[in-house]
Amino acid sequence: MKRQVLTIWLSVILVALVLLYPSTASADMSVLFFDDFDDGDYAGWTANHWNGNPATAPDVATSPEGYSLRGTGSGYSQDPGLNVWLAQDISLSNVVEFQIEMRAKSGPQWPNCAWVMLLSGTDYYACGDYGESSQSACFFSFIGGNDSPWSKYSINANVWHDFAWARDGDGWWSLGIDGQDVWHNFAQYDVLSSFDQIAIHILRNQSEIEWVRISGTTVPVPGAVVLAGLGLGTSLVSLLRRRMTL
Ligand SMILES: [Ca+2]
Ligand SMILES: [Ca+2]
Repeated sequence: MKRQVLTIWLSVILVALVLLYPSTASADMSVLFFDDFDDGDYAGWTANHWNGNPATAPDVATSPEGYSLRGTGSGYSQDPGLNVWLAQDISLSNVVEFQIEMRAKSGPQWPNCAWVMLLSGTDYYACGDYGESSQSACFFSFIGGNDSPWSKYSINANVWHDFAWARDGDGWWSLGIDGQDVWHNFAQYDVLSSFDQIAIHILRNQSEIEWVRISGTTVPVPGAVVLAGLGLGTSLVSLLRRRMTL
C-alpha cells in the first residue's frame, strides 16, 4: 500500500514538473526567422508595403560579413529611394516571449534610417536604427490604429550595431545593443501573439541592414502538455511496478 502511495505521489510530482517546464525553459528562445543576405540576394522578400504604398527594392551591397541590404538615393527628393520596402510572409502563432534583432548602421545625412517591423495584420512593432540627427535606436508599436510614443535610446547610429528588442510574456520591452541589456523594461504594450509578415524599410543609401532575426518561445497546447505529463506518470508507475515484481 505504501509503495502504491509512493508511486502515485511520484507521478503527481512528475506531472507537476512537466507542467512547470514551459516557464522554466522560457529563457531559451528558438530562432523563428533569419536572413543574413550573405548569398547576395533577398530571395523570399518582395518589394511591398502592406498598406499599398509604393515600394521599391533595396540594393544588395558588399558588407563586413558578406552582403547587406542598403537603401537607395540621397537627400529628401521624391525619388524611389524614399520607398524602399521589403516584406515576407511568415506564420508565427502562440508566441509569448520573443525578440526582434538586426545588425544595422544608419548614415548621418537626413534622411537615413533602417527598420525591421513585425506585423500582425495591420498591427505591428517597429524597430529602427535612426541615423541623421536623431542618432538613436527607436521603437514604437502601431496597434488598433494608434501609434505608441517612440522609445529612443541614444547611440552612435552611424556604425554597425547588433540590436535586440525583446518582449517578455507580459508585454514589457527591453533593448539590447551589442550583447548588453542597455534599457530594461522601457515600455509595455499590448501583447500580440501571432505574426503574419516581417518587413524591412531602409531609407537612403547610407543605411544598411546586415541581417535580421526573430527568436522566441511559443506556448505549448495545454492539453498536449497534460497528456504528456500523464503519459510519463503512467510510464513511471508501470516501470516501478515491474521493478517490484522482479
Ligand atoms: Ca538569400
Ligand atoms: Ca549579411
